[in-house]
Amino acid sequence: MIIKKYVANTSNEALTKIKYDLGKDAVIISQRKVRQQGLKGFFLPKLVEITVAVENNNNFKKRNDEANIYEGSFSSLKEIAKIHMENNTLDYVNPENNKIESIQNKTENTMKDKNVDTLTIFNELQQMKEAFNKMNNLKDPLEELLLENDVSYEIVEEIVKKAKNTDIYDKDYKEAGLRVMGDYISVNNDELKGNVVLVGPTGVGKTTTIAKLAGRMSLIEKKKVGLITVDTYRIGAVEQLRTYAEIMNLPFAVVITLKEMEAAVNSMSDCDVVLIDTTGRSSKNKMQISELRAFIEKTNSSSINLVISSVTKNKDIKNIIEGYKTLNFNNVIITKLDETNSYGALLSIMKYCKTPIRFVTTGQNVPEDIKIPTKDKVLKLIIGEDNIC
Ligand SMILES: Nc1nc2c(ncn2[C@@H]2O[C@H](COP(=O)(O)OP(=O)(O)OP(=O)(O)O)[C@@H](O)[C@H]2O)c(=O)[nH]1
Ligand SMILES: [Mg+2]
Repeated sequence: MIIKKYVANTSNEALTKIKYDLGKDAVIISQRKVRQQGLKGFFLPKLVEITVAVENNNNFKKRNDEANIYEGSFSSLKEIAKIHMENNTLDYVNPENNKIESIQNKTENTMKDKNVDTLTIFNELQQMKEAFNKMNNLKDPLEELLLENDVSYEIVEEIVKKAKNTDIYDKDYKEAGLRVMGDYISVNNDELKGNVVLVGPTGVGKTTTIAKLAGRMSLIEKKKVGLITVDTYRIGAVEQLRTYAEIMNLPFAVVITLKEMEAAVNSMSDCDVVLIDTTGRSSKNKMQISELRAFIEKTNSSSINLVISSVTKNKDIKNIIEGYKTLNFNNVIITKLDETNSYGALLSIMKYCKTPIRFVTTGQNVPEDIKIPTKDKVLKLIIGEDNIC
């Protein structure tokens, strides 16, 4: 969240600057009249101070950088504008106002005083026009599309750069973008079998996803399903899965030690699928992650699934994934697609995981709200052309 104060002669002037710097999402927190600093402040009209807040926004930094490029240019124009501001005449730039003429006179005088000729002003206006055109051209349509859909700025830059290198970019920027993004996305729709482990941060939906999978496979596909839950420290956490196991009448084991894990896995060796739930761990806690790793090794699983929510902040996605890399997960399950309308996070997840999507989940209903999406569907979600729910 960025909080900024803008001081200007009028609210309009401040709002124009705010809109330019921060875009339309800036929220006004307060507005008040303030005196200019120093003794002369008592004799001059009061200024308007507006405080705004805006979600941390990459555009802001970029726009600021762009603006800085032009800082220092247009000195004559700035000089004239400054003098008008000091005299409080800029407020009167209104065709219905008689003061237009006085502004023209003042401008001419200023030009004379400052020794500025018309050609200099003309050249500066010309430069200004070019600068504005350049700034507008910087808004690449693919960049805008991806940013609108909450793809992180870092990834947007990467995709746009690659897309521009394709031969179809000029004809069809969207298609070029989709081709590039297609390399980041893969889906695993192999049959689920053997020991399947789910790991991931707290509350992302691991247990609910296991219940959905168990329900589908046992009730619909008529497979023999076993459930194991690792519960090393959170009292009560096992009850959720135990309840599902009882409803579906499935073999169920709670393991606390590594030995118990070995025994539980062996006892369910006749099952088609054994779904192994774990309690949420913070990816920052290396101790917890290495403890989890020891349990996973005892399962001999070749299907380790990182469960991550689609509403995870872009900034956190990379860190979470890095934190779980030591578990050697080989698939990702993306949950809570129903809780958002912009799916840029999917691209971040795919970029940093570098593993295929196994499932996506789209709600709290067990067992319905789970799907295997097609690659095309994932791409359409990312560019905002589809809504999975
Ligand atoms: N909207 C929505 N909610 C979901 C989805 N999947 C799970 N939930 C909800 O998210 C909450 C947490 O789900 P759990 O399955 O307990 O999450 P967990 O990862 O097992 O959590 P821990 O065991 O604490 O690590 C519950 O209220 C679920 O109903 C989903 O796809 N969409
Ligand atoms: Mg759980």
